[in-house]
Amino acid sequence: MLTGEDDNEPGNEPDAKSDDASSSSGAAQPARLVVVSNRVGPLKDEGRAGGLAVGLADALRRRGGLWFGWSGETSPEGTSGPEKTEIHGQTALTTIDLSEEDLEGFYYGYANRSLWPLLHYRLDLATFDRQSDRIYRSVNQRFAARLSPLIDDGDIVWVHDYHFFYLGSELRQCGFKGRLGFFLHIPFCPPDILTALPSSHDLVRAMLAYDLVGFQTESDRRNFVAFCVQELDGVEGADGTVSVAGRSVRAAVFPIGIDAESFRRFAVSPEAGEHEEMLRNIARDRLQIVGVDRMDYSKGLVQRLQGFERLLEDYPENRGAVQLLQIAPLSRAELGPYVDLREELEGLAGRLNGRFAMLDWTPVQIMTRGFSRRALAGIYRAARVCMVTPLRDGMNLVAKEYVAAQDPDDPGVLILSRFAGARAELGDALIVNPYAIDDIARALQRALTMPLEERQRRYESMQAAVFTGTAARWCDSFLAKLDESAPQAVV
Ligand code: GDG
Repeated sequence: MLTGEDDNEPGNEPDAKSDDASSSSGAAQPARLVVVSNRVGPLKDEGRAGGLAVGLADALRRRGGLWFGWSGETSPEGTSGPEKTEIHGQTALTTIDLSEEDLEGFYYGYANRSLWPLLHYRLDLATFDRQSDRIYRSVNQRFAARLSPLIDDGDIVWVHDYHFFYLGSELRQCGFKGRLGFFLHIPFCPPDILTALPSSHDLVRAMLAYDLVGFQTESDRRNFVAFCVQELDGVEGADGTVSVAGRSVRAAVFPIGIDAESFRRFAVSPEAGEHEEMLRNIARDRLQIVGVDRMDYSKGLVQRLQGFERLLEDYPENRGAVQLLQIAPLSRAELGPYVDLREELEGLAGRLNGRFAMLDWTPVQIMTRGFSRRALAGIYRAARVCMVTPLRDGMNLVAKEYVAAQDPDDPGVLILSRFAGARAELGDALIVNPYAIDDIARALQRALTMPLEERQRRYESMQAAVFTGTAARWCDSFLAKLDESAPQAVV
């Protein structure tokens, strides 16, 4: 359900269409931005866990436009039911439902049982079936058909993430001739892994309908180009284009960022202060280590706990002196691998606590409840160390939020996986191999004993990166590049 009614501005018509693009006033109005993503909103920066919503809400709050996607609800009519529109300032949020069959085949099935594990290099967890492949394509086609009457060729359409690989080509089939971009928030795996997907050729061919496809890192971009070249006989051109059978798409890298200024303000808000103080009081003179991740197998949570356990084994001076708080809101909790992960983590934490706890000290706390973003900022600020150790991650915004929230006079240390997209910008974190438990333990020991001067030096360079590579810049540079790209003819 969408919330945040207090953002509503009276007087706005609940009509998602804007005449910006066709305005005859002569004033140079920017083209209207139309964003498509699986979940829509909230625009307020208090939302649920999820990096995509955080990045996009920033973009739309600044620029306005239409945000189109799934309501998060199912109904018997599914995608053919009525659309719901809410107006928040300059932005219309329009959603449609899915049917139960769509939810199972499109969302749980193809998107989260096939694509999510595969694109995160987890062939061992990926399952494929033709029914969910069929429903995924059909949902993409029906979303395009519902969006089509709400847009015109003067709009810029920006489609997001692995739920909608086919949506661009379906919009072209509906006759849309305007600028059409796609951004993948998660990794794009190498061709040798992606070809395990029975429909991988169709999927990548569908991506060629976009004028611009954006990736988080250079390695994701290279994997996409390599697939086009090796599997589809494509040719890599100058300025980042790749051509397949006469169609040409530009592929470029746009690392997503956060609204760093707002996050810094959150970190010194009264709510943050309360949480910071509460955590410091509970920890007393112990050093706090924190992790904040949706409970997902891509986030390396098992290895993280094992690394913490190894710290207590190999560096016993930390027993009774440090504690790990892992905030892990549940996500996709209905799916088998997520059920298994939760059990494994809770078992691991229980054993670790049983082995090391003292009457007045519990080494690990795992919380599956979520916090407000201000509270999170306070928690980050109270933590001497933040562990961001995914096995594979498109970017990872927690790493950037932790840096933005720090007190420049006494900053904490970020431990960052070499397999997180954020590594490219945050090279002054302590970089670890998240599979190497000893490596994690050593990095923890180094972080916990790092002198203030070194903490400050590393923080300075990372905060410069986080405050430069913001969500606003990500959005502007993607849209500027898309502007340069000529609209393609109808497929
Ligand atoms: C995907 C890609 C990419 C977490 N717990 C709470 C909470 N969160 C917020 C964090 C952060 C967001 O959720 C998580 O973002 P990440 O980037 O870490 O990861 P994904 O959700 O997997 O996002 C990722 C991202 O898209 C953007 O492109 O970086 O690689 O996988 O903002 O703070 N927020 C609140 N309460 C919580 O308890 N309010």
